Amino acid sequence: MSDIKKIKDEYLNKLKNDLKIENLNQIKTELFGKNGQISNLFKKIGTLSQDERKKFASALNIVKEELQEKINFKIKEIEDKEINSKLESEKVDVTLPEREISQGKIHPVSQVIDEISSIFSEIGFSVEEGPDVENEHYNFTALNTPDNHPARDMHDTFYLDQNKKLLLRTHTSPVQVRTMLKGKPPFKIIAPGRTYRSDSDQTHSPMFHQVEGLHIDKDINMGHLKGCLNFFIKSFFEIDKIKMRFRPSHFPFTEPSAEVDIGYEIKNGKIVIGEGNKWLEILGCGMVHPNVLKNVNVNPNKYQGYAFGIGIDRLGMLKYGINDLRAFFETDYRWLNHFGFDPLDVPSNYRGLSR
Ligand code: 2NM
Repeated sequence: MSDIKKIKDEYLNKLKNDLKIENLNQIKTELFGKNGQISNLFKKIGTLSQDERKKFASALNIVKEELQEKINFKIKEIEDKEINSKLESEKVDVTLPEREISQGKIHPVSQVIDEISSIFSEIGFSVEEGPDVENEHYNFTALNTPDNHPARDMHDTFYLDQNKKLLLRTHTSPVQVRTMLKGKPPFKIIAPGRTYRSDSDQTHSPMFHQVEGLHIDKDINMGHLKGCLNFFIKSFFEIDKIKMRFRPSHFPFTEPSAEVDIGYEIKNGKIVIGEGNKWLEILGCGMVHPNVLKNVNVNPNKYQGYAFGIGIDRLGMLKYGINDLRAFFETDYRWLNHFGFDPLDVPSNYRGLSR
């Protein structure tokens, strides 16, 4: 009898302390486990006399239940406390202002490259790319521009080493060279990308963008060149008619060579492309020089074709009414937000590629 009371007093006392779940589980084991104090007292029942047995068992049961209840109450208390503190600390304050969302814009140069690629792909050109860091062979020598050629100085090249072997490409023609070297004719490609010349003023940036085109096959002539460029300019400026003229020029990699001007006029202070009596130079072109074809293992007696080079930045400025070239590359977020293109806005006359 006194055993039961001793256990009861001892544990009710313990349970008054500030306990953790682990302590309570420990107490449970001490009392009701296989070798627990209460469990052991239950085992004793069989050894008692008939008389004592009933009284002992009923007293033991009462204490057992009291202690169990107390322990379970304590466990519940701790669990409730945990849940409540979680609810308190993790609650969402729906009255807080929302986070600012800022959406990116497509840079006008990227937009124009996509438009140009889309237009040329309509007439069978595929897009090729190459490295910005080139060697002098792909940038000059293979393009019929030998060591002492004045065009090497004309290009104001950024050389990357003392021996003038490595450089930043001054045009994207080396991409055409690489493409012809690794494949077999016919070739019908454009190469858009970054190009570099040591030149910086109101209308020149040391880094600028070019797209060069190349079409080599068995019977390609200057008529094809004119048709191709005429289609491109009309598509790009979204006009039905274009005034266009070819002026004789010189490039080491083409013969004959020409520069192309398009007609324009100023109406109400705005430039209108396609008509008028003023001329605007927009690109250079010509029939690929036989020496270039030989340098890339193409037989010039079997194959010939045209090539052209267009400055992308100025074309974009013309089409989208941007008048300072340098703003293109200043990465001014406000400028980009104004002149950039919404990536999700697809106008009905959209000619860019899908992203
Ligand atoms: C131009 C003007 C004329 C040109 C030539 C070549 C190549 F690789 F086929 F020889 N690519 N691009 C070329 C021709 C570029 O830019 C004003």
